[in-house]
Amino acid sequence: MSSSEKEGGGVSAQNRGSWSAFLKSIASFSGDLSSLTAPPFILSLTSLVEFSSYWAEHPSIFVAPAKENDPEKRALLVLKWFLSTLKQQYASRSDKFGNEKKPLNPFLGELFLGKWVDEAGTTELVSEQVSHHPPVTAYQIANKEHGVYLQGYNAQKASFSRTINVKQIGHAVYSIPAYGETYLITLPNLHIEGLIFGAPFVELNDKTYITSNTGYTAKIDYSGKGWLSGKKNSFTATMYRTRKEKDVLYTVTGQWNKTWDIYEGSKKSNVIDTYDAEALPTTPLTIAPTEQQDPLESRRAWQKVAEGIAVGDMDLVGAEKTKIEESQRELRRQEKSDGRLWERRYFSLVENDSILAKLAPAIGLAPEEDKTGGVWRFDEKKAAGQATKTTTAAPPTSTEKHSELK
Ligand code: HC3
Repeated sequence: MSSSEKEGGGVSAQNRGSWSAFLKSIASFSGDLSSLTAPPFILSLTSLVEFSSYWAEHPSIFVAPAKENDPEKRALLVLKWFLSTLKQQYASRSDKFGNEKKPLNPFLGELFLGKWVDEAGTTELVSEQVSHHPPVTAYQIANKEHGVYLQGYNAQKASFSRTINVKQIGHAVYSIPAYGETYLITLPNLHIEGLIFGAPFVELNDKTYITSNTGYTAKIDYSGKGWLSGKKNSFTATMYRTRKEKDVLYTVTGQWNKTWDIYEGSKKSNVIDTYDAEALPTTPLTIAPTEQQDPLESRRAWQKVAEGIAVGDMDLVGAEKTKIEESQRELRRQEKSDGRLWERRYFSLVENDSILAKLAPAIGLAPEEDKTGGVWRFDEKKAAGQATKTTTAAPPTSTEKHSELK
């Protein structure tokens, strides 16, 4: 990759041909993003299974609701945490590399495990690819000291109309068991901007909701720059008592990658808090050194592919990807002949999920189970089995020995 590409200055002369061929190829694209073939210079070294970590890069904001006694203020703090994750989720990669690259497609069973250790204590991440066709990633993030849990799963469906449009399927569930509190969170649809200039980045569309069993709902409306007016990455969120949308308790508005203000009610005069997304440093995730990772852990499994991409050796990339694909095919063949399915390590499918049954109707969420292979939930029993395996197999690695994600 040329230095101008690294800095987001568009496609270099050398890559212009492959970029325009890519633009032509996507005009008729729809379906799984995993089947999108992008030119080598826009390939990321990171697998999509890692993206679950964007939910908790500010652990203190993630756990803050647990310290608040008032349910209304707690709901506002959950909204604040959700909004604080948007910059990490949707802008951190283009901020860092100048463009949004194509992530590696996780294989079935791929894992990404890590923890954040900071003033919020220890916050643990488990992310697992629970389905390959369609691609679905499930995750749980837990801070046991503060009693805060997030779990969810997501898939994406893409279509092309002027640009790549991505519909997110799935949802997240934030819970604080001490208060018996659960929040159902929907995921924003997005599209890719800047394709024509060879510097793709994400813009969010439409609206999402956060609704709680304590009777509060937040609606977040996303809008972008547009042709004539507006600022990039803009949003307005309102929080109200569920089904009482007109009686706004709080309004939050601004740019999710920059600054935003929280107001009491709907009047812009009553600012009660301001958030600066650029000012607050993230806590780095610690993960085990590659050689100590399980063979299914993402960084270990993709190590050689990532090395090939980093040096532009596409023969190595192709050969190493084929090895992963072949071993996956062999596993599927064995499972078929034994009449069994791949056993997910941390998640299980559930029927008649009580969270969705209770909370989804208030925000009109249709779970689209056919597009995610069902409803995936963190399975405590399975996870406990995994923990026993790691403690008996190897001594726990200390944080100092861990390498950082960033
Ligand atoms: C669309 C996307 C892959 C999916 C990414 C998701 C939706 C994954 C779940 C995370 O929680 C949030 C998230 C953030 C960004 C989304 C990615 C942005 C771009 C990527 C496409 C597959 C890449 C398109 C390729 C190219 C070359 C046009 O950038």
